Amino acid sequence: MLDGKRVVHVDVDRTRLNRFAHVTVAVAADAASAARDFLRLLDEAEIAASTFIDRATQRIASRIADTTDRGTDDTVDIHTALSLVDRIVPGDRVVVTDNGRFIKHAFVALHVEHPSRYAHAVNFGSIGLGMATALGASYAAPERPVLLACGDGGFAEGGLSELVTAVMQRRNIIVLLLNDGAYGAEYVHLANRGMDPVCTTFDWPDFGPIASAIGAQAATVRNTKELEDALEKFDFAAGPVLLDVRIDPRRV
Ligand SMILES: Cc1ncc(C[n+]2csc(CCOP(=O)(O)OP(=O)(O)O)c2C)c(N)n1
Repeated sequence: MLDGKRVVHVDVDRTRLNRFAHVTVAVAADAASAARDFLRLLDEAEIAASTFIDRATQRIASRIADTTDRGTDDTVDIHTALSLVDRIVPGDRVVVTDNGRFIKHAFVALHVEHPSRYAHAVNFGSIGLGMATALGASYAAPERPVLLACGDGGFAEGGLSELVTAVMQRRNIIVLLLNDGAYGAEYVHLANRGMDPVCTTFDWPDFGPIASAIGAQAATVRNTKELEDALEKFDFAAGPVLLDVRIDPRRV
């Protein structure tokens, strides 16, 4: 990552400077005051801001603008699923995301009324922490529903056991399970290299009926109509909900 780059490493701990990579400039300082000084010096030198942020914003905007529905009779389009859920789940919610390729879509599609109502469960890069984080968020803000966006891989790693807790503790947690039957993040790497992605796919047990059996409200949806019907039927103020949305891994 750093090859051929000029790197400025700012760190409060000077023993870490130059430890992991040889950097161009090492600055022993805290990030906030170093950033303020950088800005002041750039301003003094009359160096205008680059267009880096504009380009990034444009890229994201063009992704949001692409609203082509790639759903089929038995799979739901991921954007359609996210935007319907965004619209119908009560707006005073807290949003939590697990990790997986779906987050690129979830991050731009799911809204909160204030940044403090978003709980990031991806700091560690691990999948499978979303449901536990959603439980924590639900205790931190018991008056609000918590909307968790989760992949099937992440949900299988701990989500189901924590759903039991959510049922027993009557937490208002809405699990949006974006179920492409695969470790989608890996699926796409193999598929893009022309390799057979079958080893990244799973024939999971049916999560919807399992969630119903343990006492959650649950539905499995395979097309937009089923999704709309399910969203209408749920009582978001009456304990946990599991919405198992079937997605074609090739259409994400
Ligand atoms: C504990 C853990 N195991 C494996 C990984 C590697 N990994 C990152 S994303 C991912 C796939 C997650 O699949 P899923 O939850 O279904 O979401 P999708 O990528 O399909 O959207 C995996 C296995 C990880 N980050 N953490």
